[in-house]
Amino acid sequence: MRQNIVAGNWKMNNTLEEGVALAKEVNEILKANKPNCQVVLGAPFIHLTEVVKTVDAELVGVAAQNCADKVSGAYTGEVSASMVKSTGAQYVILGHSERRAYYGETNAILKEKTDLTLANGLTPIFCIGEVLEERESGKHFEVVKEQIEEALFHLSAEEFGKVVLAYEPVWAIGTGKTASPEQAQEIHAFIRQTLANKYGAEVANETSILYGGSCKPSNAKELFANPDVDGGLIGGASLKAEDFHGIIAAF
Ligand code: 3PY
Repeated sequence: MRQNIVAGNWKMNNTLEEGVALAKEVNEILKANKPNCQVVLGAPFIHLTEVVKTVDAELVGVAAQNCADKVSGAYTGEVSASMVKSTGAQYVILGHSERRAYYGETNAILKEKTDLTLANGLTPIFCIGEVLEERESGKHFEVVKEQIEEALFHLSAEEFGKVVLAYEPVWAIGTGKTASPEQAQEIHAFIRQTLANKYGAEVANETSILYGGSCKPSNAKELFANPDVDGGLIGGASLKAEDFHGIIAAF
C-alpha cells in the first residue's frame, strides 16, 4: 500500500527561532492526535538540524526545499544533498515551480538533483505542474508527462520506487485558486498511468502522488478523498500549526 503524506513547504518564511517553535507546536499536536499519514516539514536549510532535533522522528519527517546539482566544491551559496543528509533530514523537495520559474531550474538540472538526492539516501518530493496558459490550451497532460520523462525516467524501477511526486498546478500556487477534486483526480490518474506505462502497475500503484496548490483545511478532505490523490504539499497553510493539523486530520 502506498503511503499518504502531508508535507509542509514553509518556503522562505520563519526565523530559526520561529521555525523551531512551529515544529514543536506541530509535534505536540501530533503527539496528542496520532496522524493517519506521514507528516513532513519542509524547512529552510538553516532550520534543518534544529527541526530534526525538535520533532519525534516516528511522527514527523523533515525535508529540505532544494539541494545543489553538484556533489561538492566551489559553488558559493549552494547546499549539497550530502550536507542535507548530514542534518538528519530525510526528504528533499525538488522542482517546485518557484524554483523552476525564478531560479531557472530545468528538467535537466532536476535530473542531476534527483540523482544526488537518491544517492544520498534521501527521498525526493518531486514537483510537477503546468502554468495557466498550458491548462487553458489543454496542454497540461503533455507538460507534466514531459517533466516526468525528462527528469525521472532515466531511473530504474527500484530507484523510481523511492520517489514521491507532487502535482502542483502553478495557477493554484499562492493564488487562493485550487484545482477542483475532479481536476486533481483526472491528472493524478493520468500521472499514475504514465508511471504504469514506463515501470508497470506495481511501481505506479506504490508511488505516492501529492496534490499542492492552495490546499487548506476546508478543501483537503475532498481532495484527499480521490483514489489517486495520496496527500498534499502544503504552502501557506503549513505556517500555522492548527491549519496544518486541519489538513493532516483530513486523513
Ligand atoms: C502552495 O500550496 O502554494 C505550494 O506552493 C506548496 O508547495
